Amino acid sequence: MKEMVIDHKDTDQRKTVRVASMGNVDSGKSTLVGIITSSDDAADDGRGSLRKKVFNYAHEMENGRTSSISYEIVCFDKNGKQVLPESKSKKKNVIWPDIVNRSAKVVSLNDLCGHEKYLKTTMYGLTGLFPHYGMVVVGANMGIQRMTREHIGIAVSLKIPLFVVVTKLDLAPEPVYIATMEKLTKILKGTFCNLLPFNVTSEDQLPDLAEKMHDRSKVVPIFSVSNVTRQGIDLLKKFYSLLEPNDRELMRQDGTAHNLS
Ligand SMILES: Nc1nc2c(ncn2[C@@H]2O[C@H](COP(=O)(O)OP(=O)(O)OP(=O)(O)O)[C@@H](O)[C@H]2O)c(=O)[nH]1
Ligand SMILES: [Mg+2]
Repeated sequence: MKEMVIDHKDTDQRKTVRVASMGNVDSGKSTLVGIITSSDDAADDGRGSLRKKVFNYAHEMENGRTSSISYEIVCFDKNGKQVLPESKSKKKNVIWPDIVNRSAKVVSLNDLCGHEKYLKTTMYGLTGLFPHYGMVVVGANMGIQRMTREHIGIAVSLKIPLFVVVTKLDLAPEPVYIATMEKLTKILKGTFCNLLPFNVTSEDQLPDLAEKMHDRSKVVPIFSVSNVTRQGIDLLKKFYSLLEPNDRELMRQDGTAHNLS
């Protein structure tokens, strides 16, 4: 039988990085996925405006709760600048080929579910979709909840390199934000996780952090943002533009659990 020849020329030039969101219900995962994949003038109204573009189903739209895995992309050119759609269409089958074809890097964001009821779906996202990185989302005003710990525990067991985004800076009084950061730091540094949390404050820290994430060092960058005022969002997007696929790619390609220590 004649061997089928597949021309990979086009896709080989483009890097794809997969990031999965995780964290407690209402922490702002879908909203963050919405803001990262939109243009730089997008902001949330605090009542769920940005998550609408991320939801798959009408019932999610109605109750505001993610119950399925949704897929969004953010693309960057070779200079790290976001590639935006030229068309005014909102349809993914129109927008995606357009931006992917003009990009050097595609970051694919899988928005997972926060509610315990949908933990199986979130587990599938963290295992079957082989994310290169996990984005743990924590509401600054709500702090670390049981499901936050649960998701961090699962991701650490699966050896998924993590970064954390603390949202809702606009809502959290200073002492509450400080208490959330202290608890987060304690959990990440604890004996189970044994990681090194790092509070990100400026752009010049990003290249080194992205490289450390790629090399599976223990460093966990922590970003603090508001999806309403956009505080910290540009810094986070810049970090996204620097992320590279890591060796979890090998697991996806041959379906085996490599010894990723
Ligand atoms: N004030 C304020 N509200 C925010 C911020 N981020 C998200 N929200 C609001 O918080 C609510 C919950 O956000 P979601 O993005 O649906 O949270 P989620 O983590 O995806 O929730 P689940 O899908 O149920 O797990 C929405 O009403 C958002 O508008 C923020 O930074 N500031
Ligand atoms: Mg959601």
